[in-house]
Amino acid sequence: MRWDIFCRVIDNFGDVGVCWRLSAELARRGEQVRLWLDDPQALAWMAPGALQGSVPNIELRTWTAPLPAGQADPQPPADVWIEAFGCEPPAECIEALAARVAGGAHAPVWINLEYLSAESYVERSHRLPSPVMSGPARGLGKWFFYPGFTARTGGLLREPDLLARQAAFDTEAWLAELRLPVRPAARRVSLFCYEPAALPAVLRQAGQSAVPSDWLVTPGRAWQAVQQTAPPGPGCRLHALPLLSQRDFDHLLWACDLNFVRGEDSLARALWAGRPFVWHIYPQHDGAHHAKLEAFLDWLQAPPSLRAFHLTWNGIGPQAAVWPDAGTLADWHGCARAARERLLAQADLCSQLVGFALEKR
Ligand code: TRH
Repeated sequence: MRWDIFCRVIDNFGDVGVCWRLSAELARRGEQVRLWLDDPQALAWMAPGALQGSVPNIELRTWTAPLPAGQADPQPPADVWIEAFGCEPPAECIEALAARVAGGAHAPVWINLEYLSAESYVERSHRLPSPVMSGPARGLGKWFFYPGFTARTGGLLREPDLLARQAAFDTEAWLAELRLPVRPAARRVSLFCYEPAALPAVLRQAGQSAVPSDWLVTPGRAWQAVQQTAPPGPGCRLHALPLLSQRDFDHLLWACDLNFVRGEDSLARALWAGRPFVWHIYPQHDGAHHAKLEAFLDWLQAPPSLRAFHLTWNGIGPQAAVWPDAGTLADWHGCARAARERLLAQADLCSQLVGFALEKR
């Protein structure tokens, strides 16, 4: 099938990250993808070759407003439209679609691919129709499609060779390639976060811990956040990472003993890594992320220490952060491995999307 995927970058890297991963997975299966992006810059480091158009079966389209004449109705027309995170496709594309349908053509299967959440509304709303009530596409229908963590949701993106790649991964060789002076006996920690309130306390405790730690800190907000804390004690060393490709970002998560991740896509990747992780959820002004975090921790069956750490890391509740000792980290590891097993038993997002599009076409 031919897929038009529409992606507007709100902020950060998650919008592009999810849409690229989905596009790449569809393309790998032989589907034809046109990916419409209003800001494709991050692809330069996230997906080498993408901006040069050298990824088979993926055509990048720059989504400008307004769209230049002649770009609104690309040929051949798509079988499936995906609006990522509820972004409306460009008005010109919607008008062109309405004109085509008025002329007797079939409308594409129009899917609103929603945000990832473990909340109960996801199972209720997944695969529900959403009629278009106004504008030129009035009378056409969209479908809600929710990624998620249970069999009654759309699942998570997962490449078929993920397990084989993980099994063949050589941590030492990868670290040597990165030329980071990490210490063999130190706990390796990756840090990808916004500005967690508990960061200074956590770094302080890590610095005083009997077990030294090497922190591999991602560029941008995470690196700026550590720069704003007092230098941690001698046991804790901070290393600045370059921006990695998505493939290498996975390697980072596989190479560490504890991963701090954020947003949406890196959370999914931390789950696939099967290593202990802490999630910095994307904060919403109305506090809606609190319920979202609790729902996720429930699904995760997080032990009390991991639940408490998450709440503190996300600035929820009065409790102080407690840097995990070896036993606690082992508990977190067991929890992460069990979650990964549950997820592996479920169908992945891309397979489910393809099946859904074929069913509704
Ligand atoms: O960047 P994010 O905070 O994105 C967020 C969330 O998706 C949030 O839900 C959304 O509302 C908001 O964007 C607009 O975190 P996320 O989702 O983990 O995306 C990061 C992407 O960047 C992911 O695909 C991994 C990738 N990445 C790399 O490929 N290399 C790197 O070096 C780093 C640091 C990230």
